Amino acid sequence: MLTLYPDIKPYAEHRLAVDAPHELYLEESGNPDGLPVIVIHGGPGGGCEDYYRRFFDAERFRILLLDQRGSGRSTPLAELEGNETQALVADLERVRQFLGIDRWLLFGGSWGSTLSLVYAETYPERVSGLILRGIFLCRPEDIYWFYQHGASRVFPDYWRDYLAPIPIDERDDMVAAYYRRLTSPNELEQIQAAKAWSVWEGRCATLHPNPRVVDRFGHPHVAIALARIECHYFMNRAFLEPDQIVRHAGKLAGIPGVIVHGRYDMVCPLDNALALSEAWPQASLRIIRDAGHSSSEPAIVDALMRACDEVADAIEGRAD
Ligand code: STX
Repeated sequence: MLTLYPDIKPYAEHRLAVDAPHELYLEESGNPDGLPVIVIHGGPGGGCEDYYRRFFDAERFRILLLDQRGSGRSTPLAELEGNETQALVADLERVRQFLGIDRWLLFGGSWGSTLSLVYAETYPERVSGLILRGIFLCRPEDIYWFYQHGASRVFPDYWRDYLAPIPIDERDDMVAAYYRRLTSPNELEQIQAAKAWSVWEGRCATLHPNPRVVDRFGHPHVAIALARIECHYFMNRAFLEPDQIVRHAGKLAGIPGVIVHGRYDMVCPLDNALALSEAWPQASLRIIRDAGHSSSEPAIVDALMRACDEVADAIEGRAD
């Protein structure tokens, strides 16, 4: 099994002022003359982690990490104003033009797969390849599964802690109940709700319990951005038309693609990947038999690293 490349540092960091009040953090690492690949992080609101650089051969790739609006090192943290899917797609185009890149690879997991797909369906001529993990089509049934009923039956113990901040008479619509608290003027109420929301996701993200992942999701900086931005998107059906991604999948036909999905993904169940694969048959679907949702799952790391080199070989016209 392949394991992550050694840790590397960025050779350039940028702050891009997009629509006020948003300013985005962008960094470059690896080889400035390499194949450009941009990491599209999850959530929305999750921000990038340093280990995201380590999926890529630093001699082969120009590795780009971007914190989306309100996320990670972008400011203002957890800001909802002007934060919607179409704006994130437009930001990617601004970043591409700022860096002088003609076509790039998109590497995205979970919400990062959602945003990568929406971008690729909008600007297919700008995408040289797609490496996607833990597919999240963001359909109403996908949001219902994780935040209302479904995953609740697999993790009933963790579910209790997710229910706890919400009074019984509001539990028939958990996303709306959380939204009221996550946008409350009472900051104590906000952070308590944010931690419960975010920790629920962290606990369900890995096949085996992983305290490092749960700690990160419970960190106030991560929790407030992840919970507020996710909840805002899910209150608005992720700013997508019904079944938008699958209906527009014809646009992906000429793009080399790999879909990596853990069989025991409890955040984004495997039927997301199957539906995408049926609509985009040219992509190679890899069901990982012993993995959950997180990009840190060992068998997922292995599959993603192989996929990066395969797609790069295809782009560079190498047969083997
Ligand atoms: N959210 C799924 C998602 O995009 C429902 C996601 N899951 N975990 C993450 O994102 C981070 C690890 C990036 C926080």
